Amino acid sequence: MTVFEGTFHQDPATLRFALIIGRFNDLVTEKLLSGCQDCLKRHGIDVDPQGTQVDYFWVPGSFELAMVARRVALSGRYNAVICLGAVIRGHTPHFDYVAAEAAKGVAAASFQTGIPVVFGVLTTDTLQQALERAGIKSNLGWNYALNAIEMASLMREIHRELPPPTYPYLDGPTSGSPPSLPVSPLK
Ligand code: INI
Repeated sequence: MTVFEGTFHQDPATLRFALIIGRFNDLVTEKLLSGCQDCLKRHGIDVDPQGTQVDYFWVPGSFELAMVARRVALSGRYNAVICLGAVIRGHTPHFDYVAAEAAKGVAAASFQTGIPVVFGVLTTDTLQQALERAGIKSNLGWNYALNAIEMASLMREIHRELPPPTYPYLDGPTSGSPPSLPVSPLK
């Protein structure tokens, strides 16, 4: 049998990423973005917005990440999508709604499109905890970029090596021709 694993050294210069960033708590999300860009750059990826490898999409807050993630993933232009946000607990239940919907939405965007969508949303009790994870102690933006490279590379390998999905792989009609993939896999 075979072991499938993404690599960090073969594919990066040929991969394309969409980065979606929430403006809410931008003190934190800007730092996650810097960490993310640093990782991509050091893996040979051109992060210049004028370049061909990374596009940037700004949204109001974490709640909006998934909607844009789904849309850009469906474009077929990107090998992976990275969503960056920071949800910080306040004194109302708002945190729980935003955090839960962001997590569910990002998972759904990935699942529905077949494109890896990285959940780069910090959920913390305090701003201090968020900042510690966005550059003061470590920068999880770096890890999110690494996750995106690995998943993009792994999915490329899977598309290359495995036969296309056979029917039935989605919910749907139980007879007839196989449904087509929502997005043609990027090679
Ligand atoms: N958005 C965040 O990204 N982080 C938060 O902590 C947050 N809080 O706490 O309210 C937040 N709210 C905005 C939300 O994401 C939407 O932009 C807004 O509700 C409009 O849909």
